[in-house]
Order: sequence, then C-alpha cells, then structure tokens
Amino acid sequence: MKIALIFPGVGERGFNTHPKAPEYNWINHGLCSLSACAKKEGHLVRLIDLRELSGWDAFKREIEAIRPQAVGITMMSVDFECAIEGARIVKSCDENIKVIIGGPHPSIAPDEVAAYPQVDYVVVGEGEAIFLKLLDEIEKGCARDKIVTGSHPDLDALPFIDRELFGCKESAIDTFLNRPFVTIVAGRGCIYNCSFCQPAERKIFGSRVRRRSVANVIGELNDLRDRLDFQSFMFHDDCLTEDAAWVREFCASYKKGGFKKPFICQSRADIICKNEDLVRLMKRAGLAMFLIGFESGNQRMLNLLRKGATVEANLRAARICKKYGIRIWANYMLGMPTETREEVMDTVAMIHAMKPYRLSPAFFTPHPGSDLYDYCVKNGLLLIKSYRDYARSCDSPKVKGVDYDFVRKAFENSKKRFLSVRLYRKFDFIKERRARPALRKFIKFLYGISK
Ligand code: B12
Repeated sequence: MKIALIFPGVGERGFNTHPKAPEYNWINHGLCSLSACAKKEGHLVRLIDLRELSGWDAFKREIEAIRPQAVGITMMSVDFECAIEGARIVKSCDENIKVIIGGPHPSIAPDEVAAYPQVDYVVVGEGEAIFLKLLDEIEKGCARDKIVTGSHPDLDALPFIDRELFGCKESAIDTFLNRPFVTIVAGRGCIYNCSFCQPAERKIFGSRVRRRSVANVIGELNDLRDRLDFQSFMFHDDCLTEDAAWVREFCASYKKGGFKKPFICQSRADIICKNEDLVRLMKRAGLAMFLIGFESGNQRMLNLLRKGATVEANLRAARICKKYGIRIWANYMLGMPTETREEVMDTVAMIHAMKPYRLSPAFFTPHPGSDLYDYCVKNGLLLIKSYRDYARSCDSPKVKGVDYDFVRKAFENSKKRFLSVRLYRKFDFIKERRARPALRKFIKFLYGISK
C-alpha cells in the first residue's frame, strides 16, 4: 500500500519553521517506528512534515502528488487543530483515503478525536502492531470500530526506526554538541507520578517502563556510526537514569564498543543525589549534559507537582553535576495553580543559586490527561481556550489566579544575572546553608525594586 505519514508539528510555531530552532527539525520517533514496521511489510511510505511546508496549499499539493491509500497522522495536544485540518484536506482530495490518527492526544482523549468525520481510525497507545493490522484490513476492505487500542511491543523485536523518513537530519540542541547529532529512544514509559504529566503517559505506554536491551541500543549506535558517523547524541527517554543497572551496563558497553562521542540525557535531582557513583561513571563514558526537571524552588509547589524531590536535593544535584563537569540544562516552571509571588521567586532564587549552563523556563501548562489538568478543570482554573495554548510559551493566560505580568517578569529575571548572584559567586559565606534564607530575601528585595 502507498501510505503518507504526516507530522503536523506546527501548532506551536507555524509553517516553515523547520530550520528555525534546533529541536524543530528533530525526527519524530513514533512515525519513524511506524514507518520502519510498514516498510518491513512491503508498504511504500512517504512523509509529509508540515514544518517544511509553506502552508495548507502546499500540503494539498503533496497529498495530490503522493495519492496515498492511507495516511497516518501523529498528534500532540498542541497540534490538534493542524492534525484535524490536515485530515480534512486529505479527505477533500479523495474521500477514499483512510485517515488514521494516533499519538499522545488521541491516546488520552480518543472520543474527542473520533468525533471528527474526516478521521477513520483513532489509535490509543503504541501503534506498531495495530497500524499494520489496520493497513491490512483497509486493503481487504474490512470494517471495524473507529477507536482501536494498540499493544505494548517488545522493543527489541522492533526494527530500528526509519530515520531516513525525515532525511536523517537533526540539529544539535547546543553548540557544544557536534553534528551529525542523533536522537535515540532507549525505552518507553515512566515510573514516576508527576501530577503535570501522569496518568497521561501511562495511557500511552502502560505502567511499566520497557527498555531496549543494551545490546540492541549499542547495535543501533553501531549502525548510526557506520551510516552517519554521528558525533553526538541525545536519549529522549523521560528518565534514562531511573534504571541504574541498565545505565551501568550501557556505559561499559559504550566504552567497550569504542564509542567516545558525547551524549546527553534526562535525569532527576533525587536520582543524581542518591547515585553519585553513577554520575561519575556516566561522565567517564561521555555524558556531557543532564537535562533535569527541577521544576520549582519551592517545596509546596514540588509537592503539588508530586515531583518526589526536595529543593535541597535540587541544589545538591546541581552541585554534584558541577563537581563532575556535567553541564545542566535546567527545566523549571512558573505559574502553577495556587502558586504565590513568593513561591515563584523561590524558583528564581533557586535557579540563580544553581547557575545552570542552560536555562529552560516554561509557563506551567495544564496538559490534558494529567492530574493537574483535572485539578484546574475541577476548580474552575483552566483558562486555555485554543489547542495552540498547550505550548509551554505564553501568549495568553493558562491558569486562573496566576498574575502573568508578574510571572513574565520573573521568567525574564530568572534568566538574568542578579547583583546578588554575583555576590553569591564571590563570597563563600553566602553559599552556606544558613545564609540562604537571607539571600532569598535579598533577591526578593532586588526583584521588588526592579519592578
Ligand atoms: C521527544 C519529545 C519532544 C520533541 C519532539 C520531537 C519531534 N519532532 O517529535 C520536542 C522536544 C521538540 C518536543 C516538543 C514538545 N513536546 Co514533547 N515529548 C517528547 C518525548 C520526551 C518523547 C517522544 C518520543 O519520541 N516518544 C517515543 C515514541 C515511540 O512514542 P510516540 O511518539 O508517542 O509514538 C507512539 C504512540 O504514541 C503511537 N503513535 C504516535 N503517533 C501515531 C500515529 C499513528 C497513525 C499511529 C497508528 C500511532 C501513533 O505509536 C507510536 C509508536 O508506538 C515525549 C514523552 C514520551 N516519553 O513520549 C514528550 C511529549 C510527547 N511532549 C509533550 C509536549 C507537551 C510537548 C510540547 C507541547 C512542549 C512545548 N514545547 O510546549 C512540544 C510540542 C512541539 C511539537 N508539536 O513538535 C507531551 C505531549 C502531551 C500531549 N498531551 O500532547 C509529552 C507526552 C510529554 C509529557 N508527558 O507531557 N517533545
């Protein structure tokens, strides 16, 4: 069968955005995996990446040129409108083309997606096996329910993803990482229970984490070395370091395989604090940066987020990374429900105290399928009106009660170097624990006069 896979990732930044931000030309692993499986079965697969197109007319021309029998569209909540519009245009070209939609949003809210007449099938969860089954049934002309549920595959049994679908080109997330840069998914699922994410991810990947064997991942890296001569890579896993034994085995095999290229991955403050030896081992194997969701510098907020970490652990984790020369990409959020100005400033103070290599602030965004989203709905706090507002940037208010003018200023200030931070750097005594409340007060004072 001739299939078109569609990446509608223009919800946040619009068309023609492909080269503008590094992560905006990253491949989509879900589609690449579906493509590898479909090609293995002999199907012809083409990609339409909306980020590369000038607009909907160009999309229509692509569909008319490819004339697929079926299209597979992936969908995050932020891309809802683009995915649905894409499906409408597909049907306007030829109503016999079957439209199959899967991904995070359809897995969380299948009925909402199935309500659209231009959608033939909505896939809940992981799609490899069910996608092939649907293609087979479409070919044979069988009918079945509109909403279908996928199954959790044995990841080692899947073919390596089809990176060629996206032309293998991915920009490095930072200039210190050389190109060719590649992204890898070593496992699926997350054991943690953060309220801003779960239970949504469990609905896609199940409650257990399934990780590929180290040998399988090394096999893919060997392949990528031979074919692309990659110079650096990133693990996309939600929390690679959650399985310390896996990471230890990986580091040993990576070194044994003669790999020396730097890699980066996500981790958590509590894990870093509890496993300093693991951090040292990873550094020796090539770890160049940890992306860490510190999220907040206020304990009440960390508890609300069910982060399972403390402010003290956040600060300690940052110190451990610095000790081993590991760069920190600090993810944090401002504007949580019920968060006070003082609590927002606690995060600003924490970030200034950490002085991470990279700052990655986000306006808290309640995502459908998460407990904090439900909390916002239940308490009448949800202000999001358009799917595009599910982006982490902030063009319009997301949560009732949040003073966005204040949060915007705090957001900007979190990225600035305060005088107090320079003092903090200079005078060791301020680094002492006892002095921290005073430092916090000082930062709040400075913030007050800078308003
Ligand atoms: C890598 C990643 C990114 C990359 C995306 C790169 C890219 N080009 O796709 C970057 C950093 C750019 C990114 C950005 C954003 N992301 Co993101 N991201 C991830 C992450 C960590 C991994 C994705 C991944 O590769 N998963 C592994 C693959 C195999 O799984 P999959 O894509 O879900 O695909 C499987 C199934 O969903 C299904 N499936 C998917 N599509 C289809 C299509 C069909 C036809 C079928 C049958 C099946 C199917 O089958 C696939 C194979 O089993 C996930 C968390 C996670 N663990 O998945 C978050 C996640 C997807 N991101 C999320 C969010 C919120 C965002 C942002 C909105 C954040 C922001 N900046 O504001 C943006 C959106 C930008 C966009 N639209 O491109 C949320 C989505 C929540 C939601 N309700 O939509 C997630 C789930 C994180 C979370 N827990 O909150 N992200």
